[in-house]
Amino acid sequence: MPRSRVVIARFVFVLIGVFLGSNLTFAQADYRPSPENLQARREFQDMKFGMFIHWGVYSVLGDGEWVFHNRKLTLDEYNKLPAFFDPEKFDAKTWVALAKAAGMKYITITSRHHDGFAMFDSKISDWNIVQRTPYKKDPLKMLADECHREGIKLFFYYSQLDWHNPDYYPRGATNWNNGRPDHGDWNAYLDTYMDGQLRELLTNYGPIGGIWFDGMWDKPDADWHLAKTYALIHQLQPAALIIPNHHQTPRPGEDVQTFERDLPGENTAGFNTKYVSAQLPLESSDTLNDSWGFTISDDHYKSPAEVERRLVRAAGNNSNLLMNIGPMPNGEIQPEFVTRLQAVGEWMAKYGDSIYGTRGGPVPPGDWGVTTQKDNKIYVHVLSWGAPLLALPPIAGKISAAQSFIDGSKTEFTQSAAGVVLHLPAPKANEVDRIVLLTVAE
Ligand code: FHN
Repeated sequence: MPRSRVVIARFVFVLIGVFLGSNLTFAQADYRPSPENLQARREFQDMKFGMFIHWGVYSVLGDGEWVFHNRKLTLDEYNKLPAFFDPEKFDAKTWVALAKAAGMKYITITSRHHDGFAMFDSKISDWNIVQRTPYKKDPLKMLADECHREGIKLFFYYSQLDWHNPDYYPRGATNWNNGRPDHGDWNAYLDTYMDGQLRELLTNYGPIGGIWFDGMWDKPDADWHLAKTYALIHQLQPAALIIPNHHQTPRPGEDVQTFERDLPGENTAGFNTKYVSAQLPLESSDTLNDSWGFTISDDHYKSPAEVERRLVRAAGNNSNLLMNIGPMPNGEIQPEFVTRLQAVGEWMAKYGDSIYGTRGGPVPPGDWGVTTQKDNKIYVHVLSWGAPLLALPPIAGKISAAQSFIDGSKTEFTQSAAGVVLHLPAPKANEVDRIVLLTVAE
């Protein structure tokens, strides 16, 4: 081709690129979720309870997923770790069966954490489980296949922050001198590396629930090319939900607002926003002990009752609960997690109807408890109340019946313009949640 034609062809190519790029940007700034996406949001809200899994080569050291940073290891040191990661006991069936036994409806797993190590078969770089570990297999593929078989939705956690890739430059708040050069190509990191891996995750694992982003808080003022990345995700899988853990007000293109270790709006953790979206589904994440990744010395396990109360409080705040476990480097989930989750599952088998498929109820949550609602049924969850009468603010509509959710026995009540008063049954020993079911006349 003559040189002038090559130049023109390049120019046209660039123009098309600019046009497509700006179109994608526009598309997200003006984001209108597709019908599939809206349906996926409703299904997400209905699921209510999910399993969060932090699992990576860091689990070998048994000191959490931040060990690279906390011990200020060098690249050369951390690069040795994958050689010790051989999870021969990993069995996707066992993991998915445990999630189901716990009454969980979805799983969100770290496809890569801040160490940038891909726990999946990535062709974008060899810093991944297939190429760097003796295991050589892709556990996310096995998990995705099993989730599809068992009707569990699978979400991929993806860290935008990267402590390993030199192109994650300029580096952010968590920077330390680990041996990376003092230069790098930020655009290549986002557009080639990150978007390339996201394309793999959204192409090679069948329909997925969505991408759970984390780490933007490391460089809050950087241009993360979000519009482009979000458009790519929605283009590859319109129903995939974008769940960013940036702790800020949701931006265009995002589909769920998530709160780390907090109920929506409470910000007890100190880093969450108090803003709560009225449009987006909400999620609250927490840990079953005190750690995300496997931590050998952490035995601060929450009791099943604590988890059940958190779940009920989340539902009453119109939110899901994403409860984390950090499996061991051999691929097993430690028995302390298993027994607790099984107990929660038994409880959910009895009480789940007052949680799954509900939305936050008409009464604002209080110290006493919360309400959830489904159609004309209001579930009053009494989590802490020692007195026989519970006074609630006015509830719209006429309450035609009030009964104990668990045995159907009648609950005395009065309804007036001033509010609703329930005569509560006395709490039974070890009762986690006394649920009164109110039926509102239609
Ligand atoms: O730094 C991470 C942490 O390791 C963990 O993944 C949690 C999960 O929500 N998020 C980050 C902190 O915001």
